[in-house]
Amino acid sequence: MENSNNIYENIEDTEDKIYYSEDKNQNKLDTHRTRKPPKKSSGSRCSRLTAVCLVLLCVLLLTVIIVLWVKFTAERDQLKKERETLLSEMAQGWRYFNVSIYYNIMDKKSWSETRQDCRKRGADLVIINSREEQEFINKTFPDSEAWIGLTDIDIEGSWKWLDGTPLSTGFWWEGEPNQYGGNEDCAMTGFKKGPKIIGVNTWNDCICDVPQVGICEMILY
Ligand code: 2F8
Ligand code: CA
Repeated sequence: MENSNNIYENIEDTEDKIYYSEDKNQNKLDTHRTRKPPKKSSGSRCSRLTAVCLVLLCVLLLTVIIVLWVKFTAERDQLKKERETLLSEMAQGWRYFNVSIYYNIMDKKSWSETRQDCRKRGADLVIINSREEQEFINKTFPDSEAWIGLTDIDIEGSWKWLDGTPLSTGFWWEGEPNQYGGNEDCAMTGFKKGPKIIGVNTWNDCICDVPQVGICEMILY
């Protein structure tokens, strides 16, 4: 019995020694660790990240401001140029309506030749898209009949504007177009050799070779 007690005491002694030895090793490890430089706190890492983000944001904002400024300057210069062109064209007899300017070619020529004169000026014979535009044309150029950019030269009776669009609303003088004499394929406005009081309907179809003045249109936008 006494022997068995001794055995137990020996076992406990041995365990105590093992635990003591582990504690010593742990202490050594801990001592070793405390010699390393102290770790940075998460707060300082966060503030450094915030600073980097702020710098990046500033660079981005500066880039956006520079790009916008360059764009703005280019657009402002373009507008200045357009304004100067417009003013000089107005002084030369061009008239402004909506988004176009209009010019009355005063030399009397055939429909094709008048068209060429318009194109030389960077324009074309006028295309009339609305009643307001027709009223503007009648009011602004009231003195004579004038070629407009409308023809049925390809298919008789199928009137088309120079941009290829078919005529939807026409402002024909009463009884026109009548293909008078069988060869009237070009349209004019300002036709007033009739019994009626002049209103908005002043178009007539006419022989394309007849010399007439013409109205050019330059679309600005
Ligand atoms: O000059 C051509 C022109 O002649 C007449 O008007 C003056 C015709 N009008 C009538 O016949 C009613 C136009 O249709 C014709 O284009
Ligand atoms: Ca006619």
